[in-house]
Amino acid sequence: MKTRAAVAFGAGQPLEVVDVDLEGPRSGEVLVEMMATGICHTDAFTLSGDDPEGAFPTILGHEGAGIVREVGADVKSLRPGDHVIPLYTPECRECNFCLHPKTNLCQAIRETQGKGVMPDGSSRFSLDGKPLLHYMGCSTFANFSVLPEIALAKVREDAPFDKICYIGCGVTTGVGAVVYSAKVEPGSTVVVFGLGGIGLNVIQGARLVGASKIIGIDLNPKRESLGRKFGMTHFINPNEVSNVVEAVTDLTRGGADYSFECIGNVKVMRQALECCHKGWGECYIIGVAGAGQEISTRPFQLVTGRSWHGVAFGGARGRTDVPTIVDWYMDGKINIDDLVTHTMPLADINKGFDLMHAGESIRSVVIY
Ligand code: NAD
Ligand code: DAO
Ligand code: ZN
Ligand code: ZN
Repeated sequence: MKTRAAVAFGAGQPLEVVDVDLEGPRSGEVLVEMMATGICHTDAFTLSGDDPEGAFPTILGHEGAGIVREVGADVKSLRPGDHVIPLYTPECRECNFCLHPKTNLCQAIRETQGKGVMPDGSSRFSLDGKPLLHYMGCSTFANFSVLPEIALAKVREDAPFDKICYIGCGVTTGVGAVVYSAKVEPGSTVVVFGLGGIGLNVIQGARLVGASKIIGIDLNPKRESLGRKFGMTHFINPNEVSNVVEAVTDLTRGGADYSFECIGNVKVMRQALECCHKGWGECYIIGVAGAGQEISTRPFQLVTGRSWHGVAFGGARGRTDVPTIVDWYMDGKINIDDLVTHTMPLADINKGFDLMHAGESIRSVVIY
């Protein structure tokens, strides 16, 4: 079949919206009609050419929501008509990672996914007879895409696609880091570095679990009002204090119970560790730093009971946890509507990237 897609032909070039060829689903695969997709920083990172795993030509996008249109042989858990959210972190429920209680990093299809192909090593997308690569196993910047069954979470049918697509990455990454990874207890003090599409979701996760103090830190003063709307109780602008770590320890009587770095800046990752409380404070790294960068601190920070952790996709096991997060949205426990700041048709997808680079959007969503 043909499908309309925004193709990334090369690093640093705008996406080109064209009709491409799409083969039907093979064994264990599913054809999904995408109804909406968010545009995330990770798409921009790969498009920029800075992503060491990035390869072209490819169809980017990993934050979608859609409807199953066809299933390949041996697909047991999905059927046409099901509403689904693609998972760049799949959940096979069989590999040694899925069976281990401490991780969500299913490895069943990791190798082929990283190379931009389906688990059998081939691509379903092509243009003029030449293959186009898949991206993060999702390629949600195509109106139709083929995905492995284990990379699709089945969700309720009354949830709006243009909002729940954000659960495919940003919402789950932020809220999940609090709920599934850190397991923040009610009454805890929480510090969030970077109040963008991820950090604001960490804030609402902290509110959801009943944190007593939620301190947001951002260089952009415009992020303060949005942060407060999502549950932030205190705001620090690093440009307005002499020392960020001291500012946090003053507000928390010696340090935070939990901190989250949502920027990808290795210097801030150090601040995030060192503002944690001696003896028990836990720092979670969510931001992805540039290739080759390293973190540092005095080891005594760790000896004295602060700890550094990292988390991908909020520690969520997608097929199990994503439907629950959709329920939280539908029950009004989390707010997505105020984070989807812009919508556009696929033809205008490059405008979504421009808004992101200008710091004007939290989330732009393409509606098919
Ligand atoms: P964003 O650009 O929307 O937000 C970053 C915020 O940090 C901005 O508001 C910016 O003003 C602020 N900021 C920048 N430098 C700062 C500094 N020195 N001190 C304080 N604030 C500063 O980005 P985002 O979409 O929220 O993504 C954040 C990070 O999370 C990125 O690195 C992204 O790649 C990563 N990410 C990780 C995962 C994961 O699973 N671990 C998933 C998605 C995204
Ligand atoms: O198992 O090695 C692996 C893959 C982990 C992928 C985690 C990606 C998380 C950070 C990238 C940002 C996602 C949009
Ligand atoms: Zn993302
Ligand atoms: Zn697995």
